[in-house]
Amino acid sequence: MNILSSDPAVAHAMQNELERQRNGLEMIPSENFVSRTVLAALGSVATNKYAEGYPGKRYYGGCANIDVIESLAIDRAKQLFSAEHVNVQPHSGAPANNAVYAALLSPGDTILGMDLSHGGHLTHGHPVTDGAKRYNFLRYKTTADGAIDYNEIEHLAREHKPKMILVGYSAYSREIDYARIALIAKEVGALTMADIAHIAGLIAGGEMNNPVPLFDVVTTTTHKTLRGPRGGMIICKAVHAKAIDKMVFPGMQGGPHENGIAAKAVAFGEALQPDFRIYAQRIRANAKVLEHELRQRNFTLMFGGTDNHLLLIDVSNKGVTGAQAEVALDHAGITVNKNTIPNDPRGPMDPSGIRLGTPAITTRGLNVEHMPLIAEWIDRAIAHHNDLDALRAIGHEVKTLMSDFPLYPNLSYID
Ligand code: DSN
Repeated sequence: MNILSSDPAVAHAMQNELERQRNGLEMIPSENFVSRTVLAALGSVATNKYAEGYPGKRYYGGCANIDVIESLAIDRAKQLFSAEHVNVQPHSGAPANNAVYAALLSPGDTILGMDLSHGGHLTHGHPVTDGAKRYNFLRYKTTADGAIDYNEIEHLAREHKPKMILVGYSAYSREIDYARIALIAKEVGALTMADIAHIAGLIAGGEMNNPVPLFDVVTTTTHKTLRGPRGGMIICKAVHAKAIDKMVFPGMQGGPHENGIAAKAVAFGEALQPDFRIYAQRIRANAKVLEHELRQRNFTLMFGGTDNHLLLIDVSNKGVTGAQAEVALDHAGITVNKNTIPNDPRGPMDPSGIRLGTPAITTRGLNVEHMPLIAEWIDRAIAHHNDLDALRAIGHEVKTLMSDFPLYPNLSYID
């Protein structure tokens, strides 16, 4: 008997979600499928334990085993990213970023970060966030041809003397010149922070530049390309370790989620294996071929294409909005998200673009040979966005393909 089936209401919804994940093409670039080992650690007895504090310095008894688990997560993360210090307790990316700001800055300090519509992140100073009330965020933009404008960053940094320069993005698809940013920061006396949430797995797999040796602080989530559990992590130079640890706990969080930390340890162990490097290579190869195939079908790629795992596409020349494209693709079994594009004339609930990526489909086992078919499906679904029968027909084709790439075989939440 499946244990969850003793709660039929939850079990049925969970089974439906499992089937949705099995049958579709998961192309939201921030999503992935964890291993069964990571799943097992998440659903483990570590969830029962309070362990406020850090390994060897806890405010609760009975933490010896938890100390081993958390130390494994820390040591493996340090090895993965060549880090001096790691805190694995942040519950996710936004709390990690907020803890760094609070640890290293004072209210009113200036932070230079990228505008959300140009690929940045909400927590990098969007006016709707609490952080935007506490700090003076200045937001740089990409150039007309889609690159990061390092000259503008330099100009803004010289003019405004920020306390921190922030790079790392959630919809930007090109490599980042961390050395150039570090030079600008040094000149104006700013701290450097990189939010590598989207590309952490590509960095760990040796496919993209690693900011850790150059930057003061690097934050990430653990559940995107890194293929771990939903969670966050802060990597920093030893000189910032005390301030950051104190701000994560007790400054901002209470008891760490040790089941999540156990799952992080497992995921980092997996990312240290040689085949994770091959996985990272395949993510990029798939994205590059998909870029080519979509271009052939007259799609407009922002930032001039991709160096990483994601593509930001302006769909307005296809006669649809981002929201219409997202819904049509959903009906066709292809999950993407609507997304604003640089200088988007439309709003975030119905923007001009969609964002899609290859980490999850690469985990499923799809390779470059499948990308032309996927581009064809995307093109067909958007062209027939008002034709539910046509969309469902694509969904059927998607399901047939994905049945050749089993997800969690033998897993079931119902009897
Ligand atoms: N929500 C994440 C993403 O989809 O990129 C960023 O926080």
